[in-house]
This record gives sequence, C-alpha cells and structure tokens, in this order.
Amino acid sequence: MMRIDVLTLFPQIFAPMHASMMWKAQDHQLLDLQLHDIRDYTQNKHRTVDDTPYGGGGGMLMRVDVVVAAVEAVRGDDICPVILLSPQGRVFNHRIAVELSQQPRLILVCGHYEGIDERVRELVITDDISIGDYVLTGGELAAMVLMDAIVRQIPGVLGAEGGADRESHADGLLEGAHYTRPAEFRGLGVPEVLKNGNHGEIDRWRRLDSIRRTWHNRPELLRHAALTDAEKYYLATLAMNKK
Ligand code: 4G3
Repeated sequence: MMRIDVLTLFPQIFAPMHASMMWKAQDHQLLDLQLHDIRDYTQNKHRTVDDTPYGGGGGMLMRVDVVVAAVEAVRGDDICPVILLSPQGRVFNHRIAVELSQQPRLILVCGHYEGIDERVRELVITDDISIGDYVLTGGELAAMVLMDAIVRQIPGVLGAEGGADRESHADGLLEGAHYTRPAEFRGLGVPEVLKNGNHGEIDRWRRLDSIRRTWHNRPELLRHAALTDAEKYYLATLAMNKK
C-alpha cells in the first residue's frame, strides 16, 4: 500500500479525494492518504504561518520554522521523497508519474502566499515539481493533479478501463480518435476500418491516427518518438499536405 502525506494550510480543499478513483484506491487499501494542517505545527499563540520578505517587495512568505517542523513531525525517521509543488519546479509528466507511483511513500508540501522561505528547500525538500507554467493561489490543486496521475498508475486502481500503458503519453504520443455507437450521428460516420474486425489493420490505423493527432497538437513530441519507416513516411505526407 502506498502512503501519501499532504501538508497544507487548507485540508478542506482535498474533499474531492474522498470520491471517485481516489476513494476507490483508499477503500481497496491500495492508498493511505493522510492530510496534515501546517498551522498545527506553529509555536506562537496567534498560529502565524507567514511573514514579510527580507529585502522588501511586498507579499508574504511561508515561515521556515513552521514548515520544517511540520515536515519533520510527519516524516519521522523515514527516508522518502518530500515534494514541493511550486511554479519553480521541474515540469510534471507521465514518466515522473510512473516513477513516483513506485515509491512506498510520498510527502507533498503545498505552499501558499507568494512563496516559501528558501531554507525549506535546503533543509527538507528533495524534489520541486510544477504542473505547468502558470501560477495558482496555492499548491493544493497541483498536489491533487499529481496524486490523481500517480495513483492511477498503481496496479489494481484502474478497473476495466485499466491498461494504463496503452493510453495517451505512455508511448510518447497522443491517442488518436475513438468512436462508440451510434454508427452515424448528424451525418458523421465511423471509419470503416474500425468496423471490419481486422485487428492488425485496426492497430496500424490507430497508430497512424495517433501520429496524425500528435503532429497537429504536439509536434515537439515526435522528436523523441520511435517510428518505423512506414510511420516516418506517413508523417512526411502529413508535413507536405498540412492536413
Ligand atoms: C510555492 C504550484 C508555492 C512557491 C504552486 C507559489 C503553481 C504551481 C506556490 C510559490 C503554485 C504549479 C503556490 N502555483 N504550476 N502556487 O505547479 O511561488
């Protein structure tokens, strides 16, 4: 069973983690999710967690003494990744999700205000991760994005929709088009190849459609994709036709 500890000033924001796939993972004892209120680790009577930055410039920063006390109390003597969600981190992706899903324990630290005293990183943070190039009011939504992507990689969490290895990004490409009934809707049909039952042909069509979509939406991903000669030829025809 994987354990995830989340340190936050707003444990209430994590209510969605008690529903859906995240709930199933906990109910099936594949995940032990523990929420911790950082404010419980303050020493002063006003329970202050933030202060003004040295050098001025406005805004508030999370205090090093409070955050380090919280992390150390939660971590105990364990050695495990302690991840800060921040816009300054390395950008999260599928590969990082798979790697982190193999850890027995993770600690996620959610910052608030304009950031966090740099000494928190020096003392207790092992990994600084961002979910993308934008700023949020806190790390909580980023932590939930991380947890969802990580937990769905744990064997047994996904049901029939499982096989997390044949989905978008698993092979470095985007997924192509999918269709279900009805066979015709507002004059739009379904590609004939998907209805003829020839699974070799279907697999080849899906692979090319995956390449087509990646070319249109995320061409930079194709630089690292392993393509056969036939697939490279198809890509070259896309590049010529601009279709
Ligand atoms: C730490 C994460 C936390 C430092 C957090 C701001 C965006 C992301 C915060 C800091 C965040 C992200 C809280 N905003 N892109 N805000 O993953 O400067």
